[in-house]
Amino acid sequence: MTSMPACESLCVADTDSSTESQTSLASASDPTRSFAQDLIRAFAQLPRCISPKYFYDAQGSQLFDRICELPEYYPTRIERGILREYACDIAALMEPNAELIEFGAGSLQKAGRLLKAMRRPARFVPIDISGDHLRASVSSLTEFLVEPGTARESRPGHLQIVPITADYTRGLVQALEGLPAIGPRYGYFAGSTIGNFTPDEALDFLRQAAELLRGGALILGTDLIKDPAVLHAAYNDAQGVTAAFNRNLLARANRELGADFVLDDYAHSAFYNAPENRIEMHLMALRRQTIRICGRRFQLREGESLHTENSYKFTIESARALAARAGFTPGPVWTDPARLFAVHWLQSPRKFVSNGRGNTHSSIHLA
Ligand code: AVJ
Repeated sequence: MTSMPACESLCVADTDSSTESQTSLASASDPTRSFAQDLIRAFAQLPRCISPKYFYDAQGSQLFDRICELPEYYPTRIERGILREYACDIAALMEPNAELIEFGAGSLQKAGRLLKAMRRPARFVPIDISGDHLRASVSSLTEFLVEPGTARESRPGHLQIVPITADYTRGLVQALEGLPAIGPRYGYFAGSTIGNFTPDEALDFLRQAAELLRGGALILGTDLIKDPAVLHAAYNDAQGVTAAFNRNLLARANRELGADFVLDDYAHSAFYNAPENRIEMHLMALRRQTIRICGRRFQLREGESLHTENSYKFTIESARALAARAGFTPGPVWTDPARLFAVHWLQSPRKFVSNGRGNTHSSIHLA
């Protein structure tokens, strides 16, 4: 990890910033401080880029939930469909009395399907960076699990639910500190959030997951390479919710760091970079800008941008190869007939093999 100076010292050095923003940052929470550091770093370098994890404050998480319901945004709908169809098959591969750990928990609807299908799940541990959103999602999950039709053993009371507010990109072991395993561990990394990582970061994350889940497995959702027109539409919806989600990064900086971004001065730009197999999102200045963040001043010329997200797309084979490099033994894959999205079963062998190629023949199931 990095050793940037704490933001309060950055702010104290400034002569011109309001006392208000200095005080609020000096006593700021860790997420606010790391947001300030990373945003300042983003504007102090070229190309300007920042981690998409900062989209997810309470408002950003709500905007993301709206994205998931958009007609153009197929990944959530398709992954939900795959789970509706195959949750029982997936759960049948899991041992009883196991625990399910979800990374980047989101709305918990898909995990709810798995929990209902699991045999006597012992514990559910959703980890998310947005605490308020996580608490709200846990209460909807609880309602879902008490509905008639849920086996008694999957109901709250039998099932322990332990939400953790943490930034799991800072390390999985750290995020789960103080929570020793109580049985076999399975992970769920849904939504193709893995696509937010660079290939190196994804490998590093998967290695940590393989280590954490030894003797268990990771259930991994990956968005698949497809017609760029379909991808383009998914990130450029007609209602402009994705644009609002993208701009929320600046809105959050205004709210949390006392920055002075004029949101209408930035265009939402999202496009498929085919050679890199990824959607890129940027915020492009429509005119010259002088911005103040945390008391520091930055300039953007017309047309300059901040790169806010990568969303890598995979083939079924490229995802399996990546997982195998991280030490997993790829197992069954569940997908939809149009092959828009895939859910992978990645077994983590009890003895960890760091470059294990494992068994790479796939059995693919179509929803
Ligand atoms: C949550 C990272 C999977 O990349 O599709 C949706 C986030 N960004 N629309 C994605 C997102 C713009 C989403 N992930």
